[in-house]
Amino acid sequence: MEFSHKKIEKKWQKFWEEKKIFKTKNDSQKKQYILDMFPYPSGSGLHVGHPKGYTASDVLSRFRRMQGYDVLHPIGWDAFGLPAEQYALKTNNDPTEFTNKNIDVFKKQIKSLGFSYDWDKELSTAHPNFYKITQWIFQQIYKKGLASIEMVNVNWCPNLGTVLSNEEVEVNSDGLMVSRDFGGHPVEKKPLRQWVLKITNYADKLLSGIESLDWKNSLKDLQKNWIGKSNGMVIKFKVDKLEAFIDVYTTRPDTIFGATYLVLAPEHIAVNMVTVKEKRNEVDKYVEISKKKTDIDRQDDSKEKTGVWTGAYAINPLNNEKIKIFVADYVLADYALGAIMAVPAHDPRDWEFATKYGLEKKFVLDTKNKSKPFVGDSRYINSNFLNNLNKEGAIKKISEHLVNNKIGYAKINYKIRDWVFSRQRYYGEPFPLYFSEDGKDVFLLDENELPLLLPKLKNIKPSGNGESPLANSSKWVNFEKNGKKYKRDTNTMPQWAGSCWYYLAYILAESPNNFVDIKSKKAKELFKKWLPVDVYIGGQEHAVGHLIYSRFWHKVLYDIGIVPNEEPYIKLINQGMIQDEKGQKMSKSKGNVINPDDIIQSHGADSLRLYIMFMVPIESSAQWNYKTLDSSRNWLDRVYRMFRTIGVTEDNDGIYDFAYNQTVKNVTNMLESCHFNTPISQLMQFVNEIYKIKKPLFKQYALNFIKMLSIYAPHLGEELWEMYSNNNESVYIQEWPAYDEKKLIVNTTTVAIQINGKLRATIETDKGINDKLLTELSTNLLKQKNYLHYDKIKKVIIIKDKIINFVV
Ligand code: ANZ
Repeated sequence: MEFSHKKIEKKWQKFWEEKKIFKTKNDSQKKQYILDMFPYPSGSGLHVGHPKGYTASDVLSRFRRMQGYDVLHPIGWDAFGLPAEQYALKTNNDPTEFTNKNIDVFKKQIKSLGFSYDWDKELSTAHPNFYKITQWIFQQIYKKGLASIEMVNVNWCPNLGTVLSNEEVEVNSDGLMVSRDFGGHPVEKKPLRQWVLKITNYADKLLSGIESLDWKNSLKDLQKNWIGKSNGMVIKFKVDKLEAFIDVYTTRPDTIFGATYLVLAPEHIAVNMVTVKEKRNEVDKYVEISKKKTDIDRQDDSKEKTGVWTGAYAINPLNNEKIKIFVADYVLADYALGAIMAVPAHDPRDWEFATKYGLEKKFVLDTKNKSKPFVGDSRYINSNFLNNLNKEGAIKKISEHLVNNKIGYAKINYKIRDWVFSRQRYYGEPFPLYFSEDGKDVFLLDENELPLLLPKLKNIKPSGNGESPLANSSKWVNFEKNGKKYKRDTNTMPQWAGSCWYYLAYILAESPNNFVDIKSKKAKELFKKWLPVDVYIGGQEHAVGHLIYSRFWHKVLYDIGIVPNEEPYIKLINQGMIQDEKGQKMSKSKGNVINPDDIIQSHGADSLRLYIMFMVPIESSAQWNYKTLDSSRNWLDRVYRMFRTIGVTEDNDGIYDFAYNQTVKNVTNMLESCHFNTPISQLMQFVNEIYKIKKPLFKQYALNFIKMLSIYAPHLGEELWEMYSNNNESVYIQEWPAYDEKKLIVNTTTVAIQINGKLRATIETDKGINDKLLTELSTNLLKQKNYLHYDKIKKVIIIKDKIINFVV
């Protein structure tokens, strides 16, 4: 006996939509904001990996609603982006139209999975009402002094005509930088005038905030390492024969007597100045080559270190020794000062370099084994006034010495870089400002001039010289105001911008893409109710980019009084991947993508949802397996058959009491702690029990079982609810089942309480209860019932676990 998924899925999806069953409510003190990382609506639609996170968040949302929480569970579109722009360029189309088409496909697919989103909250980051607020937030960031225009070394991709973020660049098999995902075009470093957001000003807040979050430690560590706080010193080294100094950053000033050479990053501005004539060619060549490498590649310890001597020397300020100044790309330009003192005896990278170029390795911490760098703590040697100290003492003493002699000063350094925020692209948010004709002065647009609309352009080709496609429209760029000439910024914001605050936009949305004014009193009340996001589910690939950027914006919005709390996302779950049957990542190019539409056709959405949730714990990855998918469908049929053949009854003879209460208890507790696979096993065990006993199920238990089933298999859930509940309401406005702890005492027995052989009461007790306790409980009960208040007990006779008889 099977149910027809094709019939019931359409039927209930229509019912939910028409009745707005999942509309966000404002009825309760309790709330849950359950958020999915919203998708980029690419041209290829969903694959079966996408619904994994969405199904977990859906299960949780349905569970919370039934528990009486007001639930906010929205979805929208991260709509701006390079793929649509690239596609539009190739096909001479409008990226907006293309994106909207993709959104329609995604939406249809998502709806066919029966997710309980509140569609009134739908939004798109590319909608003018949305990016009006993105622009407004940018203005607030600017007003706080956190946005400025700077010359920065960026990843420039000539073929795409745009700057790419580090995440959008990779190294190909020849060791060259190329664009990731967008055709593998060559990428090089190039200085450009860019908007830069000063996320480094928030480094400490971003770091300390991590502690309060319910994220797994590995993810917290990723963020901590990204921020990368270190306490060190800046030390000044004089350049020999020149009236110039090079500042280096070090976390080990205590090793200064072991510094045997100095390194400048190829991009360091002193490279030109110090390089001697005879070395210029060689150095220039080296600098040119290193431009084509990514920072990740340059830091890769498995790659051989390279460098060139500049022909110049620096003077070690502690012992006045002359040491060579090298240019080497293992020193990064934009980390700390882009210059180091190298201590090969105690730093593995310097050791490797010194070995290759035959440079001295001078041990300043004593160690027996001098055939490799020593990074531990021990006694100082060869270090003048530091000799015989330990590491802690030496760092303290040298630091004081450097400061007192004005050779150095303490500095906290962060790995995190300020955020280059301009893109030379068309399809993004225009900057809400304009420049004076000479480009020197910046003016913000008035608030009532927002949004600054992205103009429709026929030609969205990059200009080729680093300017964005918007530069092609001089009509848009240049304008006059009060007789003066101005021009707009031709860059647009990066795709990260919209996702920095979209979780706030859902709260503000009254209907799709219509938002309450973010500065209003009403917005404050809404934020107070809904923030922070209680559970955020999405891919691990956003561990640093999106999650750091949006935490940064949130903290700025907190500081200007827009949001009431400091952190946006309290609990975070990274769903694992679903690989193909061979364990490979699914991708369009490999042709191994499993399309959820096909599975919905063949097995039904409920089977797919159940299977995805059941296969492994949410955070683990797993291989797709059609057999297990079949089993999921079979189990749903088994449940349906159970209702149709074994049936339900109005009377409770207690036979299912234990199994039922245990199921409710376990399922509830497991969902409370965001375990999504184990509750399914519990439901399966319960069904096994019913098939074993083969007696109709007490109706109240049956209905509550349907409620639990329905969060995983919502269509079948509603169908069964309709068949057995005799009400016309959705199962989702019912209350989540409670359980009776008393029914969970496993070894209980009913003892007859007699007075002079006559039955007066019964009592449920643990089996094997001791005589004293049984006598006490029984006399209490008899006294309560007024049987024993005046009589004297002469004798108590007990037949273990069965009878207690008072002879009076
Ligand atoms: C001397 C020294 C001796 C160092 C020693 C380490 C060990 P963290 O902790 O990551 O901040 N460094 C500084 N600037 C650099 C750059 N732009 N590119 C590559 N390396 C750089 O690391 C700080 C250490 O990394 C600094 O301390 C410096 O090497 C190196 F036994 O200075 B050290």
